[in-house]
Amino acid sequence: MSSAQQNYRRVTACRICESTNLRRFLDLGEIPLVNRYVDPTDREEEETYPLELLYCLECSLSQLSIVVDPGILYQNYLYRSSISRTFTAHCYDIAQHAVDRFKLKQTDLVLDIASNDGCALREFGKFGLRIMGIDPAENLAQIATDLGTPTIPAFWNVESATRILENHGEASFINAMNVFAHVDNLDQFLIAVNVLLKETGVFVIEVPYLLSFVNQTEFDTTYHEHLSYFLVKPLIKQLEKHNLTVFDIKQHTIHGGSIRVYVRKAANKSIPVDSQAVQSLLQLEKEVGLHDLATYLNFSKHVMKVKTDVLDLLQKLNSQGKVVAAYGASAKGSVLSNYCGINNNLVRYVIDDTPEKQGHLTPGNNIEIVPANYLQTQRPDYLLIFAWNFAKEIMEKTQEFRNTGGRYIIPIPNVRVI
Ligand code: DWN
Repeated sequence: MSSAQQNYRRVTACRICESTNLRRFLDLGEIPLVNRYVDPTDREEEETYPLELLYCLECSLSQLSIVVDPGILYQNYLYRSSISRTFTAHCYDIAQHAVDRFKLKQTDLVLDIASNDGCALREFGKFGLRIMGIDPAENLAQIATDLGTPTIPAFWNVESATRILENHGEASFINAMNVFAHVDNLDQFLIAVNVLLKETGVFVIEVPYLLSFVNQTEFDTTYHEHLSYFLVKPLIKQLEKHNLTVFDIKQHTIHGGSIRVYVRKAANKSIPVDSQAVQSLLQLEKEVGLHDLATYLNFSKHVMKVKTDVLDLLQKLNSQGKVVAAYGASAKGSVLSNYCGINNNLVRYVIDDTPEKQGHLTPGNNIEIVPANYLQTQRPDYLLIFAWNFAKEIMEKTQEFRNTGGRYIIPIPNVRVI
């Protein structure tokens, strides 16, 4: 594998406050792009990229040290949100809460930015709302449109926002789940939101929460798609630059711990600000040391322990003649396995229910991705759950494996067998 300097730029200033006072606190080495699954019939030299996290001493944003060309990251994207029933149910709850709280009507336009295969939009559609998606992955936009959720194959920016405004009018509700952390130019993103959002509209950002990332050693959710790792403090700073006001924040357990940030235009005083919800998280971040560099410098120690513990366990089990497979050919699984040096000598294969991933090899360590019937045809003794954020759902759907003596390995926040 070779390092691909030509496909990325190095970060020299903070994306939010432009400070150059950035300190590296995590270095996972040279890691391949985690959603670039390998076609075994068309193998080519895989590229690796430095995977490091920097902490901004000015505004407390954590961010990758490089920005990979998004055209390379998202041109043909195999990740599908709707594979998980847990996530689909989460999206239904989000849609119901939005309709109830903001009295959304059937004439209201709901836009989902980075709408993937239409998973969240279909849940909003169940309430009879006008729905529209936008996603740069042409393969996903086509799947979503074919499933009845109209999706524009494009990146979210002022040009695409203007096109939607001209063709469909202003949006009453703009949903941005698992995309705001993926964006390099946050100013352009928010200028586009202001173009399309009604004066009385609501904009919601859902991102993984850095508090959970640090507290639960979720280092494997560091990958080249995730440019920013948010706390409430830098998020508010970025939004205020564009006259956008946070009026509520909810914590969710999804994806290892996320925050759902409710935003309105500053001029729209019709929606009161829940100061307690906002201030309590800002206070919590400060109290647990997330606004201090020292907390981050201590993080790598916990990462190293996960690496040594998972390797020791896999090597012990294999030396005992046990067969270990994995479940969830996830981005986080690719980071964990490449960082720890896990290959098919230690993990025989990876099960994934995403049809488009089956038959491919995982990036970098090239472990075969197979359907769930391998649990019967090539039954393992242990299942390492790479998609630990969905461990409950995966264990529920593999009851037969469990009932016939199969055991699970959960790697995060600490390696354990259940
Ligand atoms: O931000 C992102 C997050 C939301 O999703 C993306 N940039 C990348 C992606 O990260 P991930 O791949 O680590 O996400 P997941 O949702 O943890 O991946 C789960 C994987 O496990 C998928 O490949 C689907 C698979 N899966 C499965 O095969 N059967 C998951 C469940 C629940 C299942 O039952």
